[in-house]
Amino acid sequence: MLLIIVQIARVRDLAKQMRGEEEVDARNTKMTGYYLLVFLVAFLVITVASMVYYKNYMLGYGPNDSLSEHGGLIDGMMNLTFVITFIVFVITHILLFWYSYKYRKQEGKKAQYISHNNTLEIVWTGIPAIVMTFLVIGGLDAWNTIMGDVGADDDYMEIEANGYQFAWQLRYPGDDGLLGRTNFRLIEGNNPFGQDWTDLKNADDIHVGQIVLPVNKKIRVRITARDVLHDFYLPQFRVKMDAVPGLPTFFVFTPTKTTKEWRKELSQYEEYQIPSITDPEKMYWETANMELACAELCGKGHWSMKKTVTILEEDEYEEWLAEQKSYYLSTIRGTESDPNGNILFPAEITQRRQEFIQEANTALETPEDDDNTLILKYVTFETGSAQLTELSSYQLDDAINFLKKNTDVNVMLKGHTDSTGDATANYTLSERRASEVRSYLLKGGIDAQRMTSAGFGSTVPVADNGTAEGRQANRRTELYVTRGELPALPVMMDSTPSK
Ligand SMILES: [Cu+2]
Repeated sequence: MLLIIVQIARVRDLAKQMRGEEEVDARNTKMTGYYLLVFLVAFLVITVASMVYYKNYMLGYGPNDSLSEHGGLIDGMMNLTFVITFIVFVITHILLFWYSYKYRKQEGKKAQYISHNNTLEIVWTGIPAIVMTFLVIGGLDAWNTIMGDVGADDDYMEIEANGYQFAWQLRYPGDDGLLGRTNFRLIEGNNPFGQDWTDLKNADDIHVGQIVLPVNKKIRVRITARDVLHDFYLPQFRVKMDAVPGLPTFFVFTPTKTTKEWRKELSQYEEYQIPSITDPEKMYWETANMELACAELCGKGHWSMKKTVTILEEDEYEEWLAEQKSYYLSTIRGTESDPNGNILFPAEITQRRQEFIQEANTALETPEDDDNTLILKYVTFETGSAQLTELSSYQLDDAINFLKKNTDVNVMLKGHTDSTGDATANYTLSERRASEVRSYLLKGGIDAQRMTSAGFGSTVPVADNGTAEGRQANRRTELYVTRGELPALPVMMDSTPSK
C-alpha cells in the first residue's frame, strides 16, 4: 500500500510538471469530492446492511429477546436511543460528505466568513437538549421501576447469591420462605454464607449448585460478596447488580419464559441449528442454557464464575425443590458445629416417628422370634446414670402411642451398656436404665402387665467396643415386641461376656 501511495504521488508530480499545477489541482479536488460521495453511500449502505445482518446477535432482537418482565423496558429504552441517534447519525453524515463535495475549492468561489449566528446556536443546542431531557426522564422512570424493591404485599421468593473468588454460592429459603440470619464472622469451611445456626430460619435453607426458578414468579435476589467486588449478571433476564463486600444489594425480577419454551424459540434461528458442543448428538438450541455470570473483572479466575439458570413450570419447580436437602440438616446437624443439640425440629420429630412406627411394625411381623427387637435409637441417658435425657421423651411418647394403638402387643425393655468399667456395675446400670424406660411407659398409661424389663450389661454387644462409635452403639435400650407371650426374664447374668 505504501509503495502504491508513493508511486501515485510521483505520478502526480510528473503530471503537474506536464499540464500545469492549477489544472491538476482542480481535477484532483473534484475527484476527491466524488470519492467522498461514493464513500458516503457505501458507508451508509454497509452500516444498514450490517445492522440487519447482525441483528440476531444484539440484546433485544431475535434469540436475544428479554426473558424477564422488566427486560422489555430496558430493551425499549435502548431501542429508542438507537433510533434517535441513528437518525442524527444519518443526517450529519449526509451533510458532512455532501458539503465536502459541494463546497470544494472551485475557480472564482470564495469562502464566506461567519463569526457568529445566534439562531444556529439555539437550534443545535436546543434540539439535543430537548431530546436528551425526554431520554433521561424516560430513563429515570424506567430505572425506578426496574431497581425498586418488592412491595409489602408482594408475593415473591427470595434467594441469595454470594460471590467469592471464584464462584457463586447460592442459597434458597426452604419451606418457611425465609432466609436465615448470617454473619461474616461465622464463615468457615462448612459454613460458606456464615449462617447463624441458632437462627432457626437457617435450619431449612438449601444450598444449590445451579439456579432453578419457577416461571412468572417474582424473585428477589439478595446479592452479597465475600472478598472483592463481583457482579450478579443474568444477561437473558437483563439483571445486573454489583456484589459488594459489606454492602448487601438486591435485584427483583420476574422470569417470563421457561427454559423449554425458550429453547423452542431458539430452534427457529440458524445460529442455533448447529451441533451442540456439550452433546454432539443434539443441536445447539436443545442444550442452550440461560446463564449467571460475574460481570466484574474480579481476578484471574473471573471467567469461571458461571452457573446455569433453569426456569421451570410451577409444578416442575416444586418437584425439583422437594428433592433439595436442607444444608443444615444434611451437613451441620449433629456435628460439632451444631449449637442446637438440645432441641428437635418438627420435621425431625415427624421423621423419627414414622421411622419408629415402621420399625415396630416390621419387628411385629417378623415370624422369627429373635428379630422381634428394635433399638430405641433416640432414647439416651445422662452419663453413668439412669436419668433419661430430655430429648428421649419424643421416642418414648411414640412408643406409648404405638402401644395404645396396638393393645394386644406386649413388650420387654432390654438395657445394654458398653464394656468400659466394672462388669457388675454395668449390669446394674443396664437394669436400672431398662426399668426407668418401663416406668416412663407406665406413667404414659401403658398397663404394667404388658411390660417387663431386664438388664444385660455389656454381654450382648452389637459393635466393636474398641472404638468410640462402637461403644456408643453398644450403649442402647432395646424394645422387644410380641403379640404372644413375653419370654421369661433372664436369670442374673454372668459378668464375663459370653455368646
Ligand atoms: Cu467475580
